[in-house]
Amino acid sequence: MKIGIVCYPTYGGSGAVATELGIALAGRGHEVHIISYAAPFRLAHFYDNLVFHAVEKCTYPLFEFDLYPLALAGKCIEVARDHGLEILHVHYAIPHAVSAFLAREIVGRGTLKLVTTLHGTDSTIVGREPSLSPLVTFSLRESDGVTAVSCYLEDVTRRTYDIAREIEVIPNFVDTKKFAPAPTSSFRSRIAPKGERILVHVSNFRPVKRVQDAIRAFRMIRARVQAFLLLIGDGPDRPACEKLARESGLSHDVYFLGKQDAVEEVLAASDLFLLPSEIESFGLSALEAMSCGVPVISTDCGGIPEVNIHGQTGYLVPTGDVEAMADCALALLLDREKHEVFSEAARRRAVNDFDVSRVVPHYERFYEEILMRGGSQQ
Ligand code: GMT
Repeated sequence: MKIGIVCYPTYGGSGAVATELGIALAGRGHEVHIISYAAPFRLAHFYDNLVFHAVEKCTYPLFEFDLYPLALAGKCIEVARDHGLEILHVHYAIPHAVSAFLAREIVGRGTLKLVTTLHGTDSTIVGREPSLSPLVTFSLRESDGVTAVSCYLEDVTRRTYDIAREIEVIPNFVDTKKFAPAPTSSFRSRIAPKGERILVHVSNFRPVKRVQDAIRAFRMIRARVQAFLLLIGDGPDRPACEKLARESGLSHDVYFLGKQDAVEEVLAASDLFLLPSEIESFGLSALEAMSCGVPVISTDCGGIPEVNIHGQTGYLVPTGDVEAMADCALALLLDREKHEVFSEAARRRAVNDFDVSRVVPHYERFYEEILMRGGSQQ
């Protein structure tokens, strides 16, 4: 198949999933065209069958407001026509699904099919803005196929927007060969030379991630065990987190590593992953940690329980309950045997249920079904 993939290039789950999907599809012989305003952060190498197309800025002195949705539609039309795309698969509805709708109408419904994948806040937060909600509803109705990354997201989308159509749940996935355990890595001995325990969190530091809760829980953990907290990523809450770490006397125990390319190396060297989010439609970063054999202490919200199994691959605690988060972390950090059991269960779950080789064929079948079916469903 000839497949166009539209995504955000920035540090975040939807861009990661879209790019990894493109790489996997290209590896399975499809012709893949990734379209965005910059090369996605996970597209670090050259891949056979995969081309990146940059959306150019529309600049003219009259345009003080960003015309990205139109520029993106124009680029989708160009790529679809030049390369004979059959499927245009957009990740994150806003504004991608609207731009892609325009592109499909212009290229022709009989020629190009539109698939929209909802990732999370495009449905649960941003899409609910009164000015954006009608656009999300319309573009979901008009897509030829819609997928959501968890049952939770499918359900919440159906209850939020006035749509009767089918939404296919296709969970996120992980390359379990790349994200694999490495308990004796050199990274680990450099960060924790005296055998200290390593806790890790990865996110884009937006308020919804509640990164400060990870620091608050860590303060309680640190009072009982020698440990470091590694914070990977960047975003609006980072300065507040740095301030909290400083004021908590943890400046030497909390490392702000910023955006990391090889996040799997850090995960593989860690003992526990903390995910204190307020809303999380799936929690890709938790799955990647589990794949590295790292148990997850997360909140019990959104789609996280579909990934992290309480009492097996980690623990689930109420949002904001940092004491419970610390207690659960300590239950594993202070009992090596239990930690080992959870670590193996986390890895097993990632390999058995979420490996790239299991999930990508689900997308292929979905594309084929749409090409056979034709037409949108409303
Ligand atoms: O909704 C967002 O926060 C944006 C999105 C992203 O681009 O990072 O994250 C969402 O998509 C990820 C990939 O499907 C999911 O793993 C995240 O749980 C989800 N984030 C939220 O729901 C907050």
